[in-house]
Amino acid sequence: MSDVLSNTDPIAELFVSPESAVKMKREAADLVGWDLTPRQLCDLELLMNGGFNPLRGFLGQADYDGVLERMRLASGRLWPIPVTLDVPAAFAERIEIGQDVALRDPEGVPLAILSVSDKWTPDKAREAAAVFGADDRAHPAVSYLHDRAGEVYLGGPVTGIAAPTHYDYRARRDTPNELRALFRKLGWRKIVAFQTRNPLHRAHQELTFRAAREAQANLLIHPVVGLTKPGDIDHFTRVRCYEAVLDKYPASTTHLSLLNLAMRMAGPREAVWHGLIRKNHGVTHFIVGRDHAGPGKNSQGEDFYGPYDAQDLFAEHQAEIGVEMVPFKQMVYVDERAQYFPSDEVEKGLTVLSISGTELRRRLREGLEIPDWFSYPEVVAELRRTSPPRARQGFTVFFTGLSGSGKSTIANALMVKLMELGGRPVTLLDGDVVRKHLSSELGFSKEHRDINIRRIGYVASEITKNGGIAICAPIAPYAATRAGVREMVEAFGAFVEVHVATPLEECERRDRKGLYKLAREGKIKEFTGISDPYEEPGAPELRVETVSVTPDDCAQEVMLKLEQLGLIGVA
Ligand code: PPS
Repeated sequence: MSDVLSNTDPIAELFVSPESAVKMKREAADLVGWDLTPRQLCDLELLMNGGFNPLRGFLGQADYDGVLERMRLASGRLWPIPVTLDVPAAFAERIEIGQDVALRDPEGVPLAILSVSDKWTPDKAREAAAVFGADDRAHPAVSYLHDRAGEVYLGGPVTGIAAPTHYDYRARRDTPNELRALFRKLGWRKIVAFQTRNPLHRAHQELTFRAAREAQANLLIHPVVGLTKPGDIDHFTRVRCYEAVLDKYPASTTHLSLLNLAMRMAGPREAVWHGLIRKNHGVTHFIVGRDHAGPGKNSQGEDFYGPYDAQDLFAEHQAEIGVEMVPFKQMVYVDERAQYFPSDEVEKGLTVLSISGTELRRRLREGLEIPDWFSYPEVVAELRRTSPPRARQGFTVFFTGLSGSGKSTIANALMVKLMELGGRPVTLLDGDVVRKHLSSELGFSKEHRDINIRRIGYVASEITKNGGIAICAPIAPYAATRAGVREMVEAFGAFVEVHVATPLEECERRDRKGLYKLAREGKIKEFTGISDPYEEPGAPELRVETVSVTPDDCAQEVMLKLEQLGLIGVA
């Protein structure tokens, strides 16, 4: 069924003419508006610019069912991934079939109009099983589907007003038609595309160039800069790395273009999707590797997909996709030859060297050597800039404990010790101080305490992100709220929870501020430990005991913990 276009003809976009766009933009102000999520924004861009051809909008229910059950649209065309517009039930209630909805970017600028033809509540467990192979939240897209996506899907054709604005790497972003035009202009008739969400090292350069040479084709390095797997290296760093590697290919053989795709990590189905998207971008060949777009391990600790499932599914459909698969060869470095070879071509008895992704991250974290045979010095330098060793990254020390347990005293001592060490700015977010400067309007209800702690968490995460040390010392009585702060901070650096485990009787005996007495007399309501709960941390990084240990010694215990975690010391 290759009624697919040739590789050089222009592809259909969903944009209206510039004159109509001006008019529609004005009219959009009177429509119900939907602010697109980051994923929907990526999807809309590729819908509008033809990257998702033959889709003409967000899937309706018949197409959705076909995609789930048969990997096909209702028309019979191959399409493996549901591209749906999920919204909360409360928003969906305001929408009638036939209504137009303005789809807006995060600043509220209308980018497109959706003419709603379908509205339904999907069975998410069914979608997860059909598309991702298992309804298991260890899969990032399944967790997204259940925990972040809205309950209701809106489907229908999309009319494009404007492409989303990008301020970064504009010259490196090409629409399908821009790439097609470029290939036409350069006279490139065969093009091998390489999809990636990771930095490229020498082995990748070798394998991509070898793939292009074998296919007698030019090469398109086509990395994803939309949404990739959570925890991946940010695209700013990656693009700087790609630019460094680009210089290693012979002149005029290779083009680098950034693809604003929101990946789903759907393994085999994703590989087919990637092929269709690349076909739309004018390529003729596509490299599919071992465990292509793999999501990692499931909740049983096993791989979601077999290592060659993606290659098998792609091979089965490649005529229909209209792109020839180039199976990815595992490249290894042979020490005696000082060269890379496909692993199946290495003579017996030779020394094969390799560094896994995990080992690379360890070496970066610990500031250890990364050899030249593995990567290019420019790439390593970029990675080191973004991932300095732990002893130079930001982190947060989060003290929690009852009022009067000694949190502030220990936190102050710790701050001074860290300042004595130098190298990173230190900020103390003490409970009382925060309540004075950030949370002066809040009381001590559960709701208010949670708001207070989340504010502290946000500030600490920003400090951590920017390479500083945040020391927090609130009571933070609720475990779930502390877990939320941990998650916020761990996106950027280490979170070290320290439970100041002074027993209630001791805090009350000390009663440094006289508050326990007032609480016992009922003059202070909702007092932690007396008339309000304190949930002890189950597994803090450190628990300190203050009855027989001085605050100075407790601070020293924290310093030793930080040293043990690699957060302080020689960088
Ligand atoms: S929380 O629960 O984390 O938001 O509390 P926090 O911001 O750390 O504020 C605790 C300080 O406020 C004083 N205070 C009270 N504490 C607990 N319960 C009640 N009802 C209360 N009312 C006032 C008290 O001085 C706490 O300071 P510390 O330094 O913990 O003793």
